[in-house]
Amino acid sequence: TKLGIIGVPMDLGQLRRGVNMGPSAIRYAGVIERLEKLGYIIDDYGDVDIPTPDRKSNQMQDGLRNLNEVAEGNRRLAEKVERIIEGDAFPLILGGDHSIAIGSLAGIARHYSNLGVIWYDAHGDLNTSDTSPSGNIHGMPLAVSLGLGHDDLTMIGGYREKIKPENIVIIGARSLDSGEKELIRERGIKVFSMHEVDRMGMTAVIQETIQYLKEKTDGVHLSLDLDGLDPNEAPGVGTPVVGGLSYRESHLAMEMLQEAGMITSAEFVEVNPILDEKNKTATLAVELMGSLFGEKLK
Ligand code: DIR
Ligand code: MN
Ligand code: MN
Ligand code: MN
Repeated sequence: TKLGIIGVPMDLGQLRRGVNMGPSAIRYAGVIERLEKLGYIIDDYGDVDIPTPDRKSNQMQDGLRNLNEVAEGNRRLAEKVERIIEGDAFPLILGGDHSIAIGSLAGIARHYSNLGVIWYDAHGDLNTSDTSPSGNIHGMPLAVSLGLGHDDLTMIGGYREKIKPENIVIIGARSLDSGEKELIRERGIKVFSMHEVDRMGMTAVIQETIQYLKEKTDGVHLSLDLDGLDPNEAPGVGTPVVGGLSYRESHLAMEMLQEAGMITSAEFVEVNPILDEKNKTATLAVELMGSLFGEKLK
């Protein structure tokens, strides 16, 4: 298999500078060498060019911070991701804040009629400008991909609804805003919060996830926000939330997804080396990729 790796140095979807250096930190942690060792052919597409705002003033436009720049960066990402898929490679996207999932999904969804998404995150990322407590677009990409929010974001790729609510599984949630909870109820989105992970165990959570998505989807994108893990494991993130998924649960999840053979694209986001401890979080991201891409077997 060919892997198409692309970095997205985006930090405009939230307020902590430094997450734009996530792709460098992940590369420095040895992502390419690690995956090459597993026998993959790596096409490195470099980093997407992200526009710089006139001043880094984080201006609000229609209740959305840095809307124009985030939208333009995501348009560019969507095009590159499309090109990776058209070259018959598996897109592996390195963030960058989670707003980049807007472009990833816009590029990927064109090539599937029933794309599934696994959202591994402390947060739901289901806000719109109406429900967001922050105006930060990194808290909105899943809503945008459902077709909710500003046209400049939802219309990237040329049409609105990239994914259906019944094709989404959120794992690790423990910080949901009230508008997000309402949307989850209203659309019947499947959520395995920390409560379910604790009660059922990760094995059952992933088994149910696989069962839930397997027949009805023709591809599954894994969107892994490092803040889904506990801050003790992943300190280098902008919005840490205590009580998160463990190192071992996360490796188990990646290994089970590898065994199921159902993941067709992936992104690892929110690695912020400025907030990190000796590149621990980027290293963790690379280790998780090792499990996702089959280290256990090879
Ligand atoms: C919060 C935080 N729900 C917001 N979201 C984060 O600003 O919308 N997402 N940190 O990863
Ligand atoms: Mn195409
Ligand atoms: Mn997120
Ligand atoms: Mn998050």
